[in-house]
Amino acid sequence: MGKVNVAVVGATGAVGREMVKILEERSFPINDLILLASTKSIGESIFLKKKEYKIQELDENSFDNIDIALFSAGSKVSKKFAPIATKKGVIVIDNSSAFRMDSKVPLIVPEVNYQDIKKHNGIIANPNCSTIQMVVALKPIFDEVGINRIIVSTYQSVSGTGKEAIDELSLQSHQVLNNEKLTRKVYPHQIAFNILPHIDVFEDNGYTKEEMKLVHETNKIFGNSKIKITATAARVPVFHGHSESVYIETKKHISINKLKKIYLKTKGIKLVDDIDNSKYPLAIMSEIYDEIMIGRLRKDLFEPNGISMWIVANNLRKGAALNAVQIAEFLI
Ligand code: NAP
Ligand code: 3JM
Repeated sequence: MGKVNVAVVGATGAVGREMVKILEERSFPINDLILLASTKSIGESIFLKKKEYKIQELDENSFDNIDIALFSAGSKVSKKFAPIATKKGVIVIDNSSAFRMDSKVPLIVPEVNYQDIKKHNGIIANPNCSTIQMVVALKPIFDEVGINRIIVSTYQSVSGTGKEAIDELSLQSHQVLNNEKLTRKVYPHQIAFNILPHIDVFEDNGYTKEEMKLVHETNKIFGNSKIKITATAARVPVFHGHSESVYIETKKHISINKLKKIYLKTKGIKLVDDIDNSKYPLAIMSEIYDEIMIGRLRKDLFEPNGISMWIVANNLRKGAALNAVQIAEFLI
């Protein structure tokens, strides 16, 4: 492929806007760019390289002459429109959970399993933001010594829920600080000055769907591995950047020093681990760095093959839009 015709579905959303920005930042070879959203956004424009792009309403004819479509408008939209697009020969890179566990759909994080991209049948799935940052951090360990067990707790920012949730945290923070009556639309409880151990819907096993995404997606990305994974996903009153506390048990022993050396030379990872100077990854650093940031690396006190770490990444960029654009770059 030379220059390509690209459609962004959900271009007015938190992820979609980031996609458009990243296409520009990385000089993606675009011939024609179509920005699609719902009827609500008709009349809006987005500027790219100082050129105005009018938002168009998504419909069955949106994909005529398109080569690659980046979807981030939720799974309902993906389930309806991705098959319409692929029938027209479009390659869809989908950010929703709609097709991630479909055995015919590769689930890709380029740093981990780019070689699976070529197995696609028209749709390539982008993993959940929490999965992406965890598998990038664990890939070097998985390759070096193998992993038996992962226990992960996430501290996810509100931008992962979308633009309405960003507004909700902002408004509620103002309301709490000014002793005003609280308004609530997006989350089941107040999110300002609070933590919610509840992301996405609860499943019959007591875990949330977000927690089960970490279990199933991680094993699929690591080649249908059988890692025993336990996840707890929490929403925290942070605007940008997801943080994760991750404990792993490896198959073979690896020292923290060796692991640090490996991380220092791994592309896409930034080691921020200098406790003597209070240096460790912070959510706010994800607004500066695109790398997956890793710190607080330490050995378990009781289990010789146990390692704990703290992982932070930008959920809208590497956790969603940047990963999708990187997949598109592999395609072309
Ligand atoms: P958002 O800020 O709420 O934006 C939603 C976008 O979808 C908007 O552009 C919206 O258009 C559009 N949309 C909604 N319903 C539509 C319809 N019926 N037809 C056409 N467009 C429609 O949400 P977001 O945070 O950007 O997330 C969007 C989706 O991306 C999520 O639902 C999720 O599936 C996926 N996502 C994935 C990750 C990941 O981990 N990889 C992370 C975050 C999100 P209007 O502005 O016109 O309403
Ligand atoms: C991140 O369609 C929806 O309900 C979207 C829910 C959603 C998802 C999802 O399940 O696709 C919101 C935010 C994700 C995700 O990446 O899994």
